[in-house]
Amino acid sequence: MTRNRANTLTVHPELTDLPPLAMDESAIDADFLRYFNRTLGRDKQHCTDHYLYEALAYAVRDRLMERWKATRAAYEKRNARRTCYLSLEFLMGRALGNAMLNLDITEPVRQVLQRYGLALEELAEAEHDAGLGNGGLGRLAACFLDSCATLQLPVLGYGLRYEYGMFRQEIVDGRQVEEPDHWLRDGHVWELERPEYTQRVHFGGRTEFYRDEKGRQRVRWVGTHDVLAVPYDVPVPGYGNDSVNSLRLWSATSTDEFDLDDFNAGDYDLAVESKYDAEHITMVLYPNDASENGKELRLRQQYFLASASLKDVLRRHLRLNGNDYEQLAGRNCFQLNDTHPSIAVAELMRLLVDEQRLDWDRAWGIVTRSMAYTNHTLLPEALEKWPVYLFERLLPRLLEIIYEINARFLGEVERRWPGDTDRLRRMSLIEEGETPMVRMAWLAIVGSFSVNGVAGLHSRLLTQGLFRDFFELWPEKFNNKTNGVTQRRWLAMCNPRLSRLISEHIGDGWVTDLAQLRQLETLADDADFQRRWREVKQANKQRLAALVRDEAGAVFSPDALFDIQVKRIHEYKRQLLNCLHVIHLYARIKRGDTADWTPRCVLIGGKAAPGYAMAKLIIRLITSVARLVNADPDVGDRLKLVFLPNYRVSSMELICPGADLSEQISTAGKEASGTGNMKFMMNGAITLGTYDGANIEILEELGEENFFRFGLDAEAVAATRADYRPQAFIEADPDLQAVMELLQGGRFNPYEPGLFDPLIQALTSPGDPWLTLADFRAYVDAQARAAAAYRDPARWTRMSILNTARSGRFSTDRTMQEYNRDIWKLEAVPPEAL
Ligand code: T68
Repeated sequence: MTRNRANTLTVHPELTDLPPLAMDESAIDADFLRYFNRTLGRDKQHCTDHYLYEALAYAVRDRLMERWKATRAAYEKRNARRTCYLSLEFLMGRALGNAMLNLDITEPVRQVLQRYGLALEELAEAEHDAGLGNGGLGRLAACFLDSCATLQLPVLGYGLRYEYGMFRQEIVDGRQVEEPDHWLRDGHVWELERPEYTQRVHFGGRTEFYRDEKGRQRVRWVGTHDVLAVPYDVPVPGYGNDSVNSLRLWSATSTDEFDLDDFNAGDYDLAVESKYDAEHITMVLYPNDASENGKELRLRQQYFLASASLKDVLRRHLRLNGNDYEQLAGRNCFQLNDTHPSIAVAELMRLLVDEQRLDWDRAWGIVTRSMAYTNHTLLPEALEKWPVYLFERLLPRLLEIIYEINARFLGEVERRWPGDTDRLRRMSLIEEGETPMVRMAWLAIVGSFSVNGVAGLHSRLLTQGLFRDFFELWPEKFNNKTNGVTQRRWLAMCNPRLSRLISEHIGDGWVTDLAQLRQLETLADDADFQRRWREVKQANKQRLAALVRDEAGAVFSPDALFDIQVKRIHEYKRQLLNCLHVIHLYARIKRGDTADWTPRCVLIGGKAAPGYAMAKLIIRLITSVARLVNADPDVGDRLKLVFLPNYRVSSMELICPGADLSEQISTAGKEASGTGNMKFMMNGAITLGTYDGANIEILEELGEENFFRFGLDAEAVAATRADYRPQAFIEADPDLQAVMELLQGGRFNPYEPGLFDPLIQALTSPGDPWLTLADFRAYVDAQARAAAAYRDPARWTRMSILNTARSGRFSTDRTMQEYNRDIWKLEAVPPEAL
């Protein structure tokens, strides 16, 4: 028995012919009550927030459902060209507030709930974040989908339905503790299982030659252990346009075939074991944000996503276009979100050559006209490589195909640079050595017609460094697409007060055309507008202070400067530098150097990869410094430091509206882009940052006077590294000396001597790649400039308004238009009439 129920019936037309649902209060009310009482079967005694949330979510979902079908129908009817966005991560966060915003029913829903004494915000809190991603890369995918739906572009997300998303972070005795995130436990309202589109994915086995009917030699992959991929679709609503796109998430399950040999041999356990193995594939998201851990299960996940998605596309292609493969590249583009799904290059070759029996060159033409690759990092440790032996065991046929791609590719290199063996060795898809490895980034570049970085500097550094050889061979493939964020979630939804104030003055066109925020510039010095801008910020700071109180048990005074750094914990992002500054402020307070003091609340949040000891130690330092500083009566309200546990999408929705200062302080040349920087800017926080990633473009929009820039740029970083002597920076700077003395003297670890030695060692080592101490002085000075600016409310508010006003370029609407113009070339397709 299989679960494949692909046979479709022709149904009586009236069966699908329903009048559209009304969007007014009474219609929503009726549906809400019906779901609560009848579908969920709840009553007065069992009236938890969760059930109320579910009833409401179903009522909202119904209104998405009809638009979803109308959008699908329009894409089918037009047989529209589309892009499949392949990503191991989609960090969607909560769906309810976003769906209501896009359907424009937030107010009627609020009214309905009020009839029963219920607060919308409280019910919305009952929704679990869909945390199917680590950080920027996964959230970027979610923002892309949002913008594509709003632009009515036929873009389909393909990902994995992890049973467990990003771990929940608890802080116990100052340490990170990871708890599983069983986000599906209470059910998931927003997904629709589609068993009829189940696919079969092969693993293991071996390959053999055979002759087809025409006597041609072919290869088949036999003796495989198969796993079923069952799709679950999640709706992705556009803003006010009746479009709803799809995110298709694959869940792994076993074929219902027991291994008969094992079974007959009486080994029932062994027969059942393969069932468990299958289901493990989509059990858990790997929580590493900046390095590959080389685990076999991760490679299984990658191939599972690539194979199931490509088979799904071929299935649809056969249905709509028959076996006319010339049209495949014309109708489909595959955007690879980093190298994680790049095995798709080889898998599409396998499907076309082995299964559809195209000849190699024709298949390769289709692959290289349909694949495009986005790189997200310059860190060498994040570049994916897989041992050849692992491929041999897990994906033997794919390894053969990679070898063949490589042989032909190296032939091309040899023709272009005859005799340049060094270049051949560098560019080979196979890294030689004791353990030969497959270089996934090289596979992605060779198989794609477009390769892009995610900010101007990053894209330039790629072509000059990491990808230089490939740039010399194919300069036309390389391009930049600066990241963005969706202003629907990251301003309209998360900051209703500021949205209202903005729309009152310039209308609400900015929700779909963020460049319109420029019109706020003329109000930047308007005293009355400034006053109202400050009132909004103040209210948002109160909301954030409540979050800090509830989740960290600390008191933030909304009058202080809210200085915030939230992102994954990583040495290159330099939370340590932030922490050194707090220690410096503490030292100043202790020595009475507090003239013209700006009270400051420092908030740091983010998860450390569970195996990343240094990152975990940085968290311990932050919590240790916080404990001392916050309890010291000499400090009082001058300074607070809080580590916020379990930073996630839904906490950022409260954090960025309440921020004054946005810390973007990575070592220059290391942060590919950053997107948190854009969310803060949009919400009127001012950036204190290095000349790195998209900070550079933010600064270009703002001018130096509206941005606190500091530190070495990428060129200076490279030059400094050659002869770096941290000790010289310490000797030259009494403030840094004082900080290092507190650290080395064990002030923050009185009961655990030596605890922070690894951090001290890293900071003071000439080999420190992050040059933290080299940037210390410039950082402290920039912080002092920020503090002084904050004491001048008119000046600060002007800067804040200009930050929002000039954030238009950082909408993913702009990013998606650029991808579409240069890479995808899709036509916008409105849905069928409802
Ligand atoms: C981030 N990368 C970049 N990676 O660090 C950030 N990596 O500069 C950029 O703005 C963002 O991507 C979007 O382009 C990541 O978030 C990961 O999360 C990751 C996950 C698994 C393996 C490697």
